[in-house]
Amino acid sequence: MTTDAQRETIWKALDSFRTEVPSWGFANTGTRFGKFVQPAAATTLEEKFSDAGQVHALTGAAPTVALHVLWDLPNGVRDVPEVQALARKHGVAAGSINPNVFQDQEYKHGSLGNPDPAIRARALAHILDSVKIARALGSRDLSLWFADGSNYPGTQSIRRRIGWFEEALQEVHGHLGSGQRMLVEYKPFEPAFYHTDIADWGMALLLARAAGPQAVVLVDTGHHYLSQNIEQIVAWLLREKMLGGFHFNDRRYADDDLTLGSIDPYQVFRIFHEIVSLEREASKPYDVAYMIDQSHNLKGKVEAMVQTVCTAQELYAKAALVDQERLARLQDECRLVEAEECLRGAFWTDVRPAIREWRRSKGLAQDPLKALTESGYVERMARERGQRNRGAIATYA
Ligand code: PSV
Ligand code: MN
Repeated sequence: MTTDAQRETIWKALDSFRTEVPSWGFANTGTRFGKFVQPAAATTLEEKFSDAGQVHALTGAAPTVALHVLWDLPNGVRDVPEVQALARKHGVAAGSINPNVFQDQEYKHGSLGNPDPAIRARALAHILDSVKIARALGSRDLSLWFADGSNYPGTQSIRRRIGWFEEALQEVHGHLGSGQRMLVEYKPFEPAFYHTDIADWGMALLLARAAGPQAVVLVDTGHHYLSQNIEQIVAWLLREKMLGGFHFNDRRYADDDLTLGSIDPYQVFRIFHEIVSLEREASKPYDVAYMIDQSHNLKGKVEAMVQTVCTAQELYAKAALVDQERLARLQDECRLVEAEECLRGAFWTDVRPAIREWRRSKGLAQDPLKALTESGYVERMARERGQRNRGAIATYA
């Protein structure tokens, strides 16, 4: 049970909490071993917007959808009017724009880090097109992830590639509109297994700094070595005013793309706690883009996305409950067990009844997952999209 004061804190936290969903989280995905096609999965951009619209209608907390340029806008800026029409129709706006410089054959040895200047130029041109798309859609964030790297020692010059990245990111930065941001994502390995050009937060931070003042770092929670202290990275990035956003997901081993909080909800809570504690200290919200980056291979996609948004709300609400002043006092006095219990107490508080009430007050379903089941949306989509998806199974088999 929560007290009235806690309930008020939770409601206030939820009023401001928003998270973006990824268009690719609604499409059929798999592992390198195979793809299990789902009858209700989205294949067209309209279907992805429709699914994202459902998630937002049910949760009230996911008003934007991240777009991956080659997957969603294959004709580049010419697809912008269609995106705008779909956004109007389904009640969700276009969010971050993700260029794709990893899937084409040319990028076998890298994109901006490729030793071939013509391929670097090609990747740069695609990213600049993506900036144009973002500007036309009114999207603030250009979200950059590079698969660049190498598989064997000595096969590439790590140092020269840093220079090529720096040069290109500076050029991209020069094309950003005044309100736009460039998010630089890092990942320690996969697909490259010896060196990845932007492997950790330090490399992302230095490249973002070199690019210009509108460049910041994106933390994908799945992109760390096992047992790495992610909230410490978050604390440093906050201090340096370089935390731009998150790609949320959970993992057990590597970049597993599991549902947020399914393996380690305490980790996500601790990340939120770092942000909330800074916000309380500064008495103003910290501008960070919360985004989900998950592709569910086995779980139903819309169901898993609703579950994720609800989990994010719960963990954010718990972090809002930490008594920051008391915690700071206990820390200063090195009252270790009490300090830890102060943090843990918030984590273990059942915020769900207060969240249900908040939802009711907003005219939302108290239990979004149950409401999704009762709406019959997924079954309807399975009927409408099933034949096409079954065709995909046939093609795949
Ligand atoms: C790469 O693993 C990543 O996290 C990047 O953010 C990509 O844009 C996304 O997944 C989809 O492949
Ligand atoms: Mn990511």
